[in-house]
Amino acid sequence: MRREKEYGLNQLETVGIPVPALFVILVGTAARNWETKRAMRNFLADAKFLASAGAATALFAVTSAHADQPVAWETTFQAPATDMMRQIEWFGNYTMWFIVPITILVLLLLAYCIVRFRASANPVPSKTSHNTLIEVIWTVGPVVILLCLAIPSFQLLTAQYTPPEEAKLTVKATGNQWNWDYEYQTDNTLSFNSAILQDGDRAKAGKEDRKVYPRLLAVDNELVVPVNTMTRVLVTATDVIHSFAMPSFGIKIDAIPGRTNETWFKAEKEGLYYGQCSQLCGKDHAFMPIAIRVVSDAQFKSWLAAAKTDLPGANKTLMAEVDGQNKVAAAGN
Ligand SMILES: [Cu+2]
Repeated sequence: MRREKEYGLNQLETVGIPVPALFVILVGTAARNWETKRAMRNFLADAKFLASAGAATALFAVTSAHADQPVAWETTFQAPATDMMRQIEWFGNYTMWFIVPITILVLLLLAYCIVRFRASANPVPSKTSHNTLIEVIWTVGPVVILLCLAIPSFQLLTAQYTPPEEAKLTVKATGNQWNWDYEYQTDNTLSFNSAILQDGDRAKAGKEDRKVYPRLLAVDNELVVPVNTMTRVLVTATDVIHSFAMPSFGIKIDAIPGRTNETWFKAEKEGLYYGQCSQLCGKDHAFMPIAIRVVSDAQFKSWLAAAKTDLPGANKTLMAEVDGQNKVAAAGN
């Protein structure tokens, strides 16, 4: 009793110790949560683009038909192109079912305490310092919540490191300051460099359409892979640590000099996908994009055969074929 008096403990303070810290974390998390972001995005999008909504939708539909890349005001994930990314997206949304109610609960609890136990309304504070029931609840509750998050999280992590089948294609990606080298480990090894597309080179490369080949994401030579094919990616670096990341595929793995990391993907949709180096690697870190073109098996085979002798020619032929398909598809819509 003496100690309680000395330290002036009351209900609010007892409850209050963990609450401010939780409050800061949870409000921060809530600001980033899916629901809030979606609402914000919708609101901003409505306000800004109401007049051109129809045009924007049509544009988005055309763009998304053959490319996956960030879109204006996007705050959620890019559309998944692999089953792994779909699982990651599910887990992200699942987590929100815990974050949002907890945030609301803590916020309401805090507001209630501030109002109900303010000095003027509650001049004589309670001297309670322990309450077994409350302590059990606030210990067991978080444990249960953490278990609900940990189990699917570990399952997802295990799935990411367990390819479901043997890889049919192996590609090595080597990060350099500030571009990527790709090497196909096929019968006749094919290797080439992939660097950011300079604006001055657009016309020559036939990549003037900035919707398909956006600034800062488009590259000179894309990594070409066949659709629905288990692809193993070996990732390393020559100078500093880089990171090979492709959001639509749900992969991100560090490229470390002297070490080979491995990841895999199985792209389900043909298209042109964009990622970026995701490890601060020097002054041009922001200018070493990753572009992966997913094509049909037949297209891949003929590209690979041609690329061994004439990479620019093979790329041009493939682009003409793919762009032709997309034009037909867009006209059909
Ligand atoms: Cu880098």
